[in-house]
Amino acid sequence: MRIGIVCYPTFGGSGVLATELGKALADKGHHVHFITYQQPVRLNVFNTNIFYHEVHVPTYPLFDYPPYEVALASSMVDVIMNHDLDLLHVHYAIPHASAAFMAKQIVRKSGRDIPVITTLHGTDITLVGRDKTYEPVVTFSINESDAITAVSQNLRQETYSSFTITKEIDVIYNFVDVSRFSKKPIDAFRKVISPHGEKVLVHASNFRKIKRVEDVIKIFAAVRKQIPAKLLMIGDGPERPGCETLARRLKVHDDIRFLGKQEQMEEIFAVSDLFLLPSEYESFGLAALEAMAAHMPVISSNAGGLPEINIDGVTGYLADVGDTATMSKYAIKLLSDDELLNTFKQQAFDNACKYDIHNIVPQYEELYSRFCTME
Ligand code: GMT
Repeated sequence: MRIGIVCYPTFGGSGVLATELGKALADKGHHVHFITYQQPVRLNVFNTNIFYHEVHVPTYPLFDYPPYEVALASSMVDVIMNHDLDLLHVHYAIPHASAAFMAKQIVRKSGRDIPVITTLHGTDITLVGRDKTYEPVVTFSINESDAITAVSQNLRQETYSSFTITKEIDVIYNFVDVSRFSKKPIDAFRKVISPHGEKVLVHASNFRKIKRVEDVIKIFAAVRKQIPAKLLMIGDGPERPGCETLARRLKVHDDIRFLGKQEQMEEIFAVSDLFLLPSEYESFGLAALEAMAAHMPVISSNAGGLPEINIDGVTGYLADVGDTATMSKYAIKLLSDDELLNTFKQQAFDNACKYDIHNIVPQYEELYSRFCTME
């Protein structure tokens, strides 16, 4: 098949998932055309089945707000017509679903029907999409999609509760390439991170408010009081300065490394013991799944779709949003008992295997085959 993928090219989970999906489809022989404003960060391979089309947004003094959606829709039209696409798969509703609707109408004039599949990822529904400014367009363009998928049962439910959706939403869970994340630790690297065999905790996110990164610092400070430990903070974003200030105030700054945005997460995960994700909301929590694939148990909040992937008492522990005392208690429990920690590491890995790329990508292919014949 010839598939167009539209996504945010950044480190965010939706872009990561869309890129990994495109790479997996290309490996299976499909032609995949990425249409984005920048090369997606995880698109770091050369594959003759992958094509990248950059969306250019011309500026003009009149434009206080350059019309990205118009440029995107025009690029979609160009790629659909000139590369004979069979379908468009857009990730994150805003503005990708409405741009896809516009492109669909335009190519219809040339007698071509292009199926549009919209995958909802989280904040496009739970935060931004609900805003009155966007809601009518989001509702309309989701309903106009030929198929809609959500990355968890929770997100599916949230979508039905927040918008008037007249179509069936299929749940296709996010996936992870287990073979990539279940790497052996590089001993020299582990020695640098934890020179005296300290336990290594890790958090990865975009450091936005919704991630509650200060809770990560509070949990670590409580753990650090009882157990020699180090914390790795991966990613960057608006909450990072506050986090660093808190770490200094709690006198744990010397045991924390802020690593910034990282592409080789698997190398860092391989030397780590426990993943922390105390978010206010997660539709899924892709980083937590990648951590589990790297044999890391997860201490998370019980918000959104997190209980669907982090099984309480099996792959890690869940606690109410903001309950850092309980999260710390669980972290200490796991990190102070190596036998228990190893059991949870294995259970986390076993759970991640259920979401392996080889199990989930065929579900997308099956969905595509409802609209076009597979070649
Ligand atoms: O977590 C973010 O803020 C980034 C966001 C995105 O759209 O890239 O992530 C969302 O999509 C991911 C992939 O499906 C999910 O794993 C994240 O849970 C979801 N984030 C939220 O729901 C807050």
